[in-house]
This record gives sequence, structure tokens and C-alpha cells, in this order.
Amino acid sequence: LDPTIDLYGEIERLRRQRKAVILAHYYQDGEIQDLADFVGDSLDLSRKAAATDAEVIVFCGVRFMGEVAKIVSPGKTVLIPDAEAGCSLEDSCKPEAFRRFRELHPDHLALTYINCSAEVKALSDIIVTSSNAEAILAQLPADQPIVFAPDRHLGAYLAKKSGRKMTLWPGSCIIHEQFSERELVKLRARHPQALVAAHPECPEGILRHADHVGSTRAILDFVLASAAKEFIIATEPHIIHQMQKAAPDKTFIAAVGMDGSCDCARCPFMARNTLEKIYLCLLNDAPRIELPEDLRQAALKPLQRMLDMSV
Ligand code: CIZ
Repeated sequence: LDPTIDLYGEIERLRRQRKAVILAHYYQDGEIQDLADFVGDSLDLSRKAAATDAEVIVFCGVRFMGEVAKIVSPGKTVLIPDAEAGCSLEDSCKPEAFRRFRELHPDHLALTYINCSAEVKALSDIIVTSSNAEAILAQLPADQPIVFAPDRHLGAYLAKKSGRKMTLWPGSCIIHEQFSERELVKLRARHPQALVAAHPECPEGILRHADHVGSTRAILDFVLASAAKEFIIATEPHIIHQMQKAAPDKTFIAAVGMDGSCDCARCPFMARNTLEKIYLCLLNDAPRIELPEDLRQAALKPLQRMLDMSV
């Protein structure tokens, strides 16, 4: 790529020319969040994808999020900057293995976290995100047996909060798994006024120190509404960009791994997206998300249940 190219100018030109909307997840680099039309979590962004009248959606997140946009908006072109932007949770739950898991629990309802492939969605009953999982669970009969996949930490957190017994798929997120409880305790001792906000994909050892546990959206709402001035954030640290923009008078400290740095918490899949790749995907009309229509329709059913149950 010509190093003198004005990437911001070119992205803007192509965005207008292609009648494109750029959606960015909170875990994207600040520069990508800043040029996006909307920044949000996967629930917000899937609603934006369904509602937009743009002809092209550029989804800056990871692949399964782009798939969700295509599932709910089949008539639109969905571009992703990097086709290799995957997800460790998705990788941990292959469709064939998930099908066998379901067969072992035939009377169970499959509540599945949105961080999974379209194929696994198609084998599920209801999709949830970390924003709506508790509310959706509360709408299900108390005696309904449930399998939850693929994040065992989120599943364990939901089981504990709801008092339900759930059969959990043994997956986890490589970045949330990295936070060190020992380092968190040390960080807290150094910042005794700070409140800890943690994502439920974190292991129990981290969650037990949290003043607030919630999705990215909920963590953002919590730090903005709180009277506290200092926070330790235990999720992918790029979300701090939105916090600092919205509350420049507050201090946000990223939780760390065993090496005392937050490097291990930066999602390597999200980091594959760059301004250059956003420009190139708009220019080349690729990589595109394409799904066979029967798969799309099968995956839409549990996603639609989620959207209906989370209004
Ligand atoms: O649902 C999402 O966007 C993810 C992956 C996390 C969250 O809590 O928002």
C-alpha cells in the first residue's frame, strides 16, 4: 500500500461512495472506534446491522460478529477487514462436537453465547450475549434443563446468579482467562479507592474481587454512573478508550496478567483489524461474509428468539 495515502480521507470517500456503515466493537483500537459510525457490543451492533438502510456494512470486530450482521441482514453486503479475525471461544466449540454434546442431553435447551460460529448457532435454541443472558434465563421455566456453551466461566457465573444447575461446555476466552488474581489483589492494594469492574468471561478467582460484573456495555454504564473516580477494568483493555472519552476526569486501570502487564489481555483477533484493512475491504469489496441460505435461516431462529426476548 502506498505509504503516503491519506487513509482517513480514502475511507471517508469509499464509505460515501459505497453507502457503507462502519460498525466497531468496543475491543477495537481507539482509532477504529473513532472513525466508526457506531461503537458497541455485539448486541447493540447486531441491532444496528438489522436497522441500517446502508447497502454495505463494514464490521470491525471478529468474524462471528460479521456473520451475525449477515444473518440478520441478508440483503446487505457485509465486509470484514480481516477474514482471519476469529475467536477462541468459537474455536473451542466445533459444530460436530456440539451436536454430539446436545445428543447426550436430549431434554436440555441449548442456550448459546453469541461467540460461536453460525453452524453452532443453527444447532442452538436461544442465543445470548453477556448483556442479555441473565434476563433471558429469567424468562425460562425454573425446571427447564439447560446446556450452556461455549464459555464455561460465563456459564458458571449465570448458574450461580440464577441458582440453576446448567451443564457447561468447557470453553473459555484466551484473554479473560489470562488475568491474574494475585496481580489483581496487588493492584487493588496500590489503588485502595478503585472499584473493580469485571467481565463474566473472567474466571471465578477474578470475579470474586469485582464490585461490578457485567458485559462491556454494562461495565461502561457502571463506571459512568458511579461516583467513584478510579476503576480497575478486567476485560479487553481497548474498552477504556470509550471510558476515557466519556469520563476524562476518572482514572481507568487495566487489570493485568501474571507478568504484571495488560498485554496478554489484548485480543489478538480483534487486533488483526487495521485502518489499512478497512480501506482495502471497502476498495476490494472483500473479504465478504457469505452464508448458505439454509444455514443462515437456521442460525436466524435462535438469534431472533434472543432479539425478541431482550426487548
Ligand atoms: O457481546 C459482546 O460484544 C462481547 C463479546 C462482550 C460483551 O460483553 O459485550
